[in-house]
Amino acid sequence: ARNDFQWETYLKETGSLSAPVECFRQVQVVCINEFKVGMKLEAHDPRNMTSTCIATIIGVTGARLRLRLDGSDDKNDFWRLVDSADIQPVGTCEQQGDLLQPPLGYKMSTLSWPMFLLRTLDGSEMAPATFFKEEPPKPPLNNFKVGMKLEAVDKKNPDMICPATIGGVRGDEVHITFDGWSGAFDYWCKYYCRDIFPVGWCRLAGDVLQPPGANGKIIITKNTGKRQSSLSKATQQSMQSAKKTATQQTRKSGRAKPPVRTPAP
Ligand code: MLZ
Repeated sequence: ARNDFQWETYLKETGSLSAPVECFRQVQVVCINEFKVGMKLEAHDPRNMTSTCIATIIGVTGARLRLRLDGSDDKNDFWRLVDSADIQPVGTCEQQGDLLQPPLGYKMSTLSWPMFLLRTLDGSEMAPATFFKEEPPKPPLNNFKVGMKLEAVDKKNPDMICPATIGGVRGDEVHITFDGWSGAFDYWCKYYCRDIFPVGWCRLAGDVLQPPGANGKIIITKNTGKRQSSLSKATQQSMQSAKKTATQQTRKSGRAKPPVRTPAP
């Protein structure tokens, strides 16, 4: 796919400022990612944060790892930074006198877990302790301001990092709004959330930054004259059905109801 997005021109075009790096709970110099696909480590189960599980590295992207818990399916992969406090070398859990747990959604009987654990670790390559980096401290205060630009993980598509704007600030939380997506992917998070990054992060980390969405612009294709929407199929469908409902309600009550917004996948 074409991706010629440039922050410099975009900031100029939109007349906006980027959030200062000190606002973020991120390192100033991006960590080197030494991890390799196939290596194993310990990770907190994202669906059950109190349990520590064995995870396998499925992918490496910038300063992040794509992880899958051993004994889980391939539908619940998650991404962690190399300096995330959620990951640690194999053996850490035992050293602390804890037991490794089966992941939420473990497919087999819990009785089989001890044997599964032995088998999954047997002969596997474990990520060396030196690959793990210490998590940076929380900045003392929430210094984000409305309108500041940043890069943020799309929580609905957690493999993607996208251009975003601070849409609101409330106590120790910030509203992350994605440029060109009309609110469908927006979320509130703590100002020290590890999923938000300063402008330029992806380029420095060697990760992929998605271009902003097209904000529902309708493009008229020159040669066919056909209208082409840059919105996703799902968004178009939900807009269609919202329109239909509104028309039906107009027929019934004689007055249109505002259309319901359904988020795109
Ligand atoms: N499935 C979606 C991905 C959009 C990602 C948006 N990120 C803010 C779509 O193409 O509609």
